[in-house]
Amino acid sequence: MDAGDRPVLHARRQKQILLHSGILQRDFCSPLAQSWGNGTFEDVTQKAGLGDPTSKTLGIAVLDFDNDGWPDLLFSNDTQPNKLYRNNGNGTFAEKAVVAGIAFSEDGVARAGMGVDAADYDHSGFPSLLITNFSNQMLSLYHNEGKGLFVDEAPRSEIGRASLLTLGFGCFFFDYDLDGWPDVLVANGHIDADIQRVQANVKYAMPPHLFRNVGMGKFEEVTKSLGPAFASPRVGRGAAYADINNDGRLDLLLSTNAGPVYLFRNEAQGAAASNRSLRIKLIGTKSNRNGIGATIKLTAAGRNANSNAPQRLQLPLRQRTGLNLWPRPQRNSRHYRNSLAQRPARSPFQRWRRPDPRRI
Ligand SMILES: [Ca+2]
Ligand SMILES: [Ca+2]
Ligand SMILES: [Ca+2]
Repeated sequence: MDAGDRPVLHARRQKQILLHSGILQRDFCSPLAQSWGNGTFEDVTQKAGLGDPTSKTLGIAVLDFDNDGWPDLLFSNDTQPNKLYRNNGNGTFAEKAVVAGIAFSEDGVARAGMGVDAADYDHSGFPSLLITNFSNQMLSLYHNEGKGLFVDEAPRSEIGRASLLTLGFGCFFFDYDLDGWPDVLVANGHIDADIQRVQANVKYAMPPHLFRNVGMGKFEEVTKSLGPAFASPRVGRGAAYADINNDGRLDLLLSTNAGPVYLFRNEAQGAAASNRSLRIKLIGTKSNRNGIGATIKLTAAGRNANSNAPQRLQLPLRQRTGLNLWPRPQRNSRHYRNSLAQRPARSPFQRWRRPDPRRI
């Protein structure tokens, strides 16, 4: 289909995709709006095959789980089966969650899916999934086995054991120590202030989870090692990451229920202090403007990164030499010159008490 046909979700060559949470509509389906590039949108939810009214969607991830070049959608649903919509490449989607093994828990229960994110955490070449659930349900860590199949690795991992009693909301993969392995952050907090009266082991305020990826698909929780300010119990809800001071290290923001927002600056120490990162901003010219679906191959580290979520990519560099990028950027461009953000830092996550304008 050519550009004049204005296809829906031809993300490799089309305009914006706009998704909202199902909470915005009474029937709980998740509306999909097509941008026409002139400030107007068209509701194409039904035409795209996303008008399922049974979903109580609280989280959405965009991922290409089958590596066919077309971005697919994961909806994490509260007390309803999760939904995985495979992009048919013609503006429509086909629901595959039950076949893929991510609709339910291992014992066939629809859990309280909330936050969700996707990343290739074990360098298998396929994006896997992380979903937060209620207390006594543990996190979901759906490993992408390829061929459209996922297996929940949480019950056999530190991620599952450590999250059994916590109630997670916001979550994401991010490489906080720049070692090339995506780590996991989860904002925790219960919804019932009196929960401890009926469940002695479950608290209202909970520390966040930060699981360090140690390679080979394994994780270890390092929350306590990142300082008492970071590990303090809170009634967490939302979470986000960004490099707020442009030092190449990803910083954290946690929001709480009826409480303050916490901003933590990432100050690496030990081996992580010598790691660097390469930042790339993608700007489409003939393709979509944000580079959705583009793939950057960093041959020095021998790994791939998929840009279907952020326009700005940050890739870890454990070695400073022998770097080759594909596709090769234009060396005389302003964006190429500005893409290298490398500066050493000092210690672990620090609570951001007072912005220092000299560091920003
Ligand atoms: Ca796909
Ligand atoms: Ca890491
Ligand atoms: Ca930073």
